[in-house]
Amino acid sequence: MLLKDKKILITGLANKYSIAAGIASAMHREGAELAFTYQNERLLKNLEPLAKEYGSDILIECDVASDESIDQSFLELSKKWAKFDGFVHSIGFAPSDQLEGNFVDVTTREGFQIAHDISSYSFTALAKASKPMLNEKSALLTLTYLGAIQTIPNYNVMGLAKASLEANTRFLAASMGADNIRVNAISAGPIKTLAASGVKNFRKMLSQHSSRAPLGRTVTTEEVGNAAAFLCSDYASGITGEITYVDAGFNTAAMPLTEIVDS
Ligand code: NAD
Ligand code: 0WE
Repeated sequence: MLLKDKKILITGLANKYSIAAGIASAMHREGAELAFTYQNERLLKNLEPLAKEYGSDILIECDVASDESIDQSFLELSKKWAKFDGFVHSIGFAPSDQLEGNFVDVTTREGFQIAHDISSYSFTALAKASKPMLNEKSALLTLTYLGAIQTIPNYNVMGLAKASLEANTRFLAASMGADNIRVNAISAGPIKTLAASGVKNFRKMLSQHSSRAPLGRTVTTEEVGNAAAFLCSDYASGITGEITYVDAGFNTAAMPLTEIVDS
């Protein structure tokens, strides 16, 4: 039981395919008490039965585009939990017109601003708003992608936003270390979630991934969940400001073995 007696808030659970669902499942198995936020009323219907599975009845609306919504959600949470032990930030968004076509041609000031606001600033905003309620030895976790450090076709301005999110992880770790709060990120391999479902040629990306990755496959939300449970547990007490890859090794291999070595 990695997370016995830990209270953890999970954001970004849209449906059973969400990375946040794999994380919730692993954290529940490891004994954590969970609370959830949802972006809007429409997503509450999906969340309700899942939260029940994970033993939780704390469901709070939080649209990270609004400071008022963020403040209101922690006020509401404080009625259930005076203090808690960390949160998972599993939120990313850019307008869909930013994620298809040539980067320099499609990127706009507004698209850039929204991507960075929702995908990176929101992590700082949640840390800021929750700080008075966080116990010692709390852990904060976010989800990033390889597009932060290498180009990926069509990922475009989301790559810039993820680069910002990764720097955000390091600066939050430095800022909150004195309070014994750790801040980390998981860089997950591509997974067919709601956020990926609208992406052109996503299937091709999954098969590219499998052929280059040392493990010869993609990863599951359960595998991301297991790493998340570890990083938020006291077993990871010496780890902060770190980006942990859960990608079947894809980022470590420049060329697929099978293309070069005769069999
Ligand atoms: P998902 O669609 O299941 O989750 C994305 C979540 O972001 C949704 O729950 C949505 O409600 C939430 N969200 C968007 N705008 C919001 C706002 N204004 N306020 C509150 N919530 C908002 O998709 P996912 O793939 O599970 O994405 C979760 C995280 O994982 C994202 O940060 C994504 O960038 C990251 N990630 C995904 C993959 C992948 O291939 N699926 C790989 C690496 C990293
Ligand atoms: O971070 C992500 C998802 C990012 C995302 C996806 C969407 C689609 C729907 C952000 N905003 C939106 N906005 C929408 O309107 N991933 C890592 C998954 C992903 O998205 C891609 C990928 C991969 C991988 C987009 C283009 C290319 C590759």
